[in-house]
Amino acid sequence: MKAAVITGITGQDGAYLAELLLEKGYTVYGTFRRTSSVNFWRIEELGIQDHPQLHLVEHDLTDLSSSIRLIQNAQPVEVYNLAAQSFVGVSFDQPLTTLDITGAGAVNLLEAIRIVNPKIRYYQASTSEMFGQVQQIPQTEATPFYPRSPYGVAKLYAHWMTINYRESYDMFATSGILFNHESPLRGREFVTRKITDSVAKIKLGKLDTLELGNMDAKRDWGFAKEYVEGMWRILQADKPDTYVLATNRTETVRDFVTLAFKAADISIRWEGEAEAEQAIDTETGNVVVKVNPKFYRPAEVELLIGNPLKAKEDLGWEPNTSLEDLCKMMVEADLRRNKQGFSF
Ligand code: NDP
Ligand code: GDR
Repeated sequence: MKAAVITGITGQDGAYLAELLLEKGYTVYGTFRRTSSVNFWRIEELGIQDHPQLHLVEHDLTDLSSSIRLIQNAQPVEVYNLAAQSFVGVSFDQPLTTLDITGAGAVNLLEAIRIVNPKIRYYQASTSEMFGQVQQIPQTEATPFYPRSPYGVAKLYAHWMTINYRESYDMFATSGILFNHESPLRGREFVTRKITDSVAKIKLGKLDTLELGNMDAKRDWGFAKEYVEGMWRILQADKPDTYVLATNRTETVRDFVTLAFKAADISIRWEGEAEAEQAIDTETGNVVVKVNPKFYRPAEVELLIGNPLKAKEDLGWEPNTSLEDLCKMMVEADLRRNKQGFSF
């Protein structure tokens, strides 16, 4: 039976990927880091926490010895490195922690693989944040990088080190440049889930106003469950390579807010500009969205849109869920959770 390691199983993608690999018959070693109260709510929501082929392993990505032990014990054929300090906003306040985990952490794993068994296939979770300031649209594997956050810079280091291990040691080291992907399992600090959870709370009378930062930022948002399938396909390819996974559609944060209220059957109108911009509930006249500059970033990525043509041609991968359906799925999940009195 094939074994795979997934770092970051407590995160959105780790949970969906574990579900997928278990369905495919893998034995999965999913890593989590030691905290005072570990949170397995995502794998619990997917109902896989007690799966006999799932092994939860404590692992710290910043500790090389921990990575070596992980690879020695699991003896995987595939390693998916999904663990990271993944929140762009926080990376401006914690640039060195972000470098240690998100940048150097990947090299710890690559080294562990090189030492234990260089035949193991490796997937690196690279990101559209590496494109940063717009150089070209839509963005492809050939677009020059210009990261705009400590997170983007750390990910770019890990990305190039992955390519360097591929070229230097003939390792099957791959990289997926994934554009934003969301789901009901998305963390609540990220903008889509913050919006859908808040809209659900407003609908249920538990919150008056949602506060956001830059509403003009444009993102290419896809459905996470489809993107983890793409990760798996990248590791099944004939040769190691780099692939963009995206939808080739971009919308503003404001557009996503409008979609979310629509999904909750609340009609809104927008008023004002920049810091004075707000959304009003047309029925009650209440201000349901306003801008709070504390959510602005020191440097912003204004526009992301990716062309996944290479993944379609080489891997047969393409996204199928529209942004409207994705947003509705997230709002419905948050309405259900908030009605039940919990919301992670
Ligand atoms: P999440 O933030 O949901 O999950 C990140 C995971 O990393 C969590 O399991 C977290 O553990 C773990 N982690 C954080 N720090 C450490 C550490 N020091 N040691 C070990 N584990 C750690 O991210 P996603 O699931 O959304 O993303 C998965 C990967 O893909 C990340 O690398 C992200 O940067 C990248 N990515 C994501 C995109 C997206 O749109 N979702 C797009 C492109 C790339 P804990 O639960 O304890 O915090
Ligand atoms: P991003 O996602 O930075 O693209 O990184 P996020 O959802 O945090 O921000 C998207 C855009 O929304 C704007 N924004 C806000 N963002 C947050 N979080 N909270 C707010 O209140 C808010 N208001 C406006 C942001 O400024 C930004 O422009 C995500 C992460 O998953 C990364 O790990 C991943 O690599 C990239 O996607 C691709």
